[in-house]
Amino acid sequence: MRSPLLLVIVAAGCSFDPSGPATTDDGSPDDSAIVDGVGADGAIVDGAIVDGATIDARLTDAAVIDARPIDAPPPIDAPPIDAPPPIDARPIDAAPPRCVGYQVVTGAPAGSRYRKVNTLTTWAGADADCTSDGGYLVIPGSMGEAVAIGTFVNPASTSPFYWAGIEDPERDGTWTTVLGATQTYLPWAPAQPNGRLGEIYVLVEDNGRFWDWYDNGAQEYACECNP
Ligand SMILES: [Ca+2]
Ligand SMILES: [Ca+2]
Ligand SMILES: [Ca+2]
Repeated sequence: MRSPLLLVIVAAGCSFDPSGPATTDDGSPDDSAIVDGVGADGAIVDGAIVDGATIDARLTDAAVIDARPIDAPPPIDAPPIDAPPPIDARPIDAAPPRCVGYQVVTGAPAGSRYRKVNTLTTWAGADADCTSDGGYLVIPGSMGEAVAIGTFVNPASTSPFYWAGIEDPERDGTWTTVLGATQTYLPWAPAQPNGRLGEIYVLVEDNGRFWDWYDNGAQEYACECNP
């Protein structure tokens, strides 16, 4: 008996008339046309060959499965093409250098740098200027520093004083620095502090003595910075 597979192949590959089988002169079905047609295709007529072809095709499929895909991705451990820059690259927004334009002052603490401004300025204006570049209005912590900065600023003899970053806005007698610390070094000049209205800032005489003073009298000043 002819297998269903063979019949399908014959129907698809030959000039087989689907309206019905050819007939012989005596009217009986003539399979020879089909056999001949199939015979023209030797690979089909021989079932063993068909089976062999099928096996071969199956082997071909197996070979495809085993083969590495043409567009296979690179090995996992391959370095990425667009690798990021090294971690130690300098950040774009790195902090700028500190205390630029400040200098060492003889007699003042070695850990501080200073810059002076010989323009008469209010305490608030001086404070804002000093903080604008990372410094602060000078905080004399010793007589040595207070005098050294007096010499450094060298204020005009018409007003031989300079502003310090020390204040008592609450007028409670506790003086604090612009850095938030309580100021304990307070070498007041004679009769100071006398607490007149508005005298909430420290003004330093060029001999190092402190005065409580108000902010309607512009003075010279120095900024301090710790690199
Ligand atoms: Ca200081
Ligand atoms: Ca206070
Ligand atoms: Ca005073």
